[in-house]
Amino acid sequence: MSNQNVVSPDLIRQRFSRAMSDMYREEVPLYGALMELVASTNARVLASDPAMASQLRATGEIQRLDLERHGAIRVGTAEELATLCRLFAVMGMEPVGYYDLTPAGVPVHSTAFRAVHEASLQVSPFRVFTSLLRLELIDNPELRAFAESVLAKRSIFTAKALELIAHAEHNGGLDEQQAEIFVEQALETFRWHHSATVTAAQYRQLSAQHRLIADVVAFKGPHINHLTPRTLDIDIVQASMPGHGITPKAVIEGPPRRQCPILLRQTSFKALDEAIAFTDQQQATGSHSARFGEIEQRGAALTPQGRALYDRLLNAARDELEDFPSEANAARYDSLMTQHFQEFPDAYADMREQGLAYFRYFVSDKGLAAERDALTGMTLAGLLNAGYVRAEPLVYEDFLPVSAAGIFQSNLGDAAQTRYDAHSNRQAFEAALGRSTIDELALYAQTQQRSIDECGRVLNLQGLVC
Ligand code: OOG
Ligand code: NI
Repeated sequence: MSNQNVVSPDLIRQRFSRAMSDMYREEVPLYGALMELVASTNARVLASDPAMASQLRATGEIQRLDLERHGAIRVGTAEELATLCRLFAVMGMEPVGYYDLTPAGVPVHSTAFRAVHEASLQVSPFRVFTSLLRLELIDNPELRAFAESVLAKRSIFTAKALELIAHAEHNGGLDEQQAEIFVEQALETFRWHHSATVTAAQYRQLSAQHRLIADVVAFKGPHINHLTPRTLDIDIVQASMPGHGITPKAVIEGPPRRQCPILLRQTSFKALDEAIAFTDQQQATGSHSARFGEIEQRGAALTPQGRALYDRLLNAARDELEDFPSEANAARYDSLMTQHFQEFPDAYADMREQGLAYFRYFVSDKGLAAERDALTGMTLAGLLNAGYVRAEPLVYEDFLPVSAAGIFQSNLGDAAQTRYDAHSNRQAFEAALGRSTIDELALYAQTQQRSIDECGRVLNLQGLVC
């Protein structure tokens, strides 16, 4: 196959993201209602906030907003995770970040598959939060052996998908027709199945150990459990949900509401109870809740210092609450968060000067018109102050472990508040994955530096640094 016939992995990802959205809309009708609510809220916010609209135009985010989704799946074995990693690679998605969820009582560790370069993210920011069950945390040895044997029997990829993954690896990609078949076949891995792989009694046993274990082990594959659109104002969507027949969780995860949004705010609504048939039943008389809805609002990516400040303030608010945030303490949690986060500067200029967030730099019209000689010797700060260069925050493309734990918990129910003494085990995760995970902070730093280099190129200034 000659290289010019290869379809760009970014375009395969864009198509796959659309196909996934269509499948999920058919499977979960509430998803359609949520998408409409988010689209109308975004349109309203853009119309009423010209500053935000112009910022999103400058960064190009406005073009990707309607496409933007993240999904989540959970797998049971190292082999499943490693093959998923290869499947996502065909679509230009790499494992970014390591999230340990065991401190919050969820027996998994995770990564997010996503595109890593800003140009690729612009074509499709589709991401998949992917968790690997930590079977070693099942304390009953018989149940653990049983779970392992059930998982060993299943095959979550179609033969054709496996063939096309290998083909892409050996030939540097897929041609048009192969890409089309790949999207169709890859989708099968994430489909919901109404029939379980275990008996009703076995399901109850797995579920009694942890509902998440039943969700992974008792099914034919890693069904996509939510697909999340990005909103520009999560508080408006949260408040309008009940009017649309959707009940959100009690608290919004992540930072409190601010003028200048940072990181990620998320809310979800309860999982659906769905009919399933166990292997000892003719009809679907059992039920399982796996799929739920979620929305998110994304803000500025933080530097290591910014992230340390965020973590400190979040922990301080949670320590003072002395409990998991819930329906009962939601108002107090909100006010504690607002109170503690007073300490986090809420103007982009301050965040930039204090090195708390990452930015993308652009040459302004004034900069383009300026005499190049007049700029000689200027620093980035000088160019910014003089208006030759503008800075816009880089959007946070990743996830937050405390928030993710809150999302898991709200969908697993309170019964799932198990305590694990396990240690975070990135090495074991990466051994299962078959490669290392990418440090997300390095990616933001690279994108920021590339934008500075580009300003230097346009303005004919060498060696500009942040
Ligand atoms: C994943 C939950 C985490 C998020 O957005 O933080 C998540 C899961 O329930 O499998 O999706
Ligand atoms: Ni999510």
